[in-house]
Amino acid sequence: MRAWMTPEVPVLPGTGGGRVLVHDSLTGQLQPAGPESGEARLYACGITPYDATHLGHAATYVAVDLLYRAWLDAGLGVRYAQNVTDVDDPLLERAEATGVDWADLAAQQVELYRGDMTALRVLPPAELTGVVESLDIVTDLIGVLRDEQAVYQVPDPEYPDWYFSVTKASNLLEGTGISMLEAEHVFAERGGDPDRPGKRHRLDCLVWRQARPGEPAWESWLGRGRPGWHVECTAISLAALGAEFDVQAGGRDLAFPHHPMCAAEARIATGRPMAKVFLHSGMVALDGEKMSKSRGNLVFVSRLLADGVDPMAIRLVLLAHHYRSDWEYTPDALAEAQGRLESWRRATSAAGGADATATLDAVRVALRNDLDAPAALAAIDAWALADGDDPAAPGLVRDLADALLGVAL
Ligand code: 5CA
Ligand code: ZN
Repeated sequence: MRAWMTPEVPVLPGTGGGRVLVHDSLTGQLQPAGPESGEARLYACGITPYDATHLGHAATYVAVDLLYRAWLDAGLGVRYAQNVTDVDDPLLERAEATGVDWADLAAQQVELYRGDMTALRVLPPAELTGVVESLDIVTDLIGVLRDEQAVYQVPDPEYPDWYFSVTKASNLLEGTGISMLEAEHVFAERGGDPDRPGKRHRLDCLVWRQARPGEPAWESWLGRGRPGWHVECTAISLAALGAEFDVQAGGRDLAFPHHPMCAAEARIATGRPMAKVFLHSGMVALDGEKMSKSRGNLVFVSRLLADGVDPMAIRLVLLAHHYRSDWEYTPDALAEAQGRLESWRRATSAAGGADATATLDAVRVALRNDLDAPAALAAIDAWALADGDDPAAPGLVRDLADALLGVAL
């Protein structure tokens, strides 16, 4: 499906020095992300299109956007793919509960998401790929897994659904730091079904669900049905990027079971790792609880925009927190971001300012060091407060804020 409009990215002087380092959640280490030269390959787990786009989603996609921009600035090309989970249980439940056609709900929410991402100047993926338009690649991948004896049908005469066999993977929990007991609990919380009779292992995940009455379903060699969640990202990412791409990104709620499950399927299908680095953003909360569709404690980007809030102020709210920290949204944070935006706009519309070459270096260093946006904001804050009459400085700061932080002044 269509992505959204690409914002212009100003070209900055030089490329700075050094690789882009990010915290890999699997190893817990800061690691170079992307190649030294050439093209970096990035996959971000996309939305399930209902209740989009809340500030938690936006924070995650802005974090990914910082990586994209840091790579461009370092002189790399970027191949970026993102999925849309446009058929899945929670989407169908919401459609049912609100009496809306599930496909209409998905289309309307994807459109809202496109508008929000455009307003926030998030660079779009080259491919935004829905599950519904990817059924062939998903069923082909399940076929490869079947050839490796890594999928099976539960012996349920009515609904012989297909499952991925986690015991085929070396160790699903490796690097996650969680016990099997915890894993089962989180798996159940995040769409898994540990108690389904006939499964060979409690963590085996659904890859193809046979049609239930009233549910959308498609003909395939697996029976008439629809894909499970994890296998969609495995199939879509491998088709768009190939095996062993550079970064798989998403919120920390995808650190288990979603990403390890995708990685396990990919390793069996290709014999290679899926992503080299896993980037996980922290969770945004409201009123003391993670912002989530199931809790309904959501602040929507589109609501703020409709209230007349400057999208660049929303972006600055998100950038004021390091992407790995968990934080809580408050209206005060928005007021603070609006103040910062005004201060930057004032300073960059002056005839001159303090020399900004060190500011460019500081912002580059901050972003290449695990996308440290708060440090980057501090560097620009300091420049905006300093006096000077360099006529080139305001333009340079305007360009660097836009190119590296996506903040158009
Ligand atoms: N479609 C799946 C991924 S394949 C999904 O998780 N969709 S989602 O709509 O629930 O979330 C979209 C993205 O936003 C995911 O990367 C998710 O990890 C992230 N996300 C969801 N809630 C929050 C939150 N409160 N704070 C930060 N990120 C969040
Ligand atoms: Zn995903």
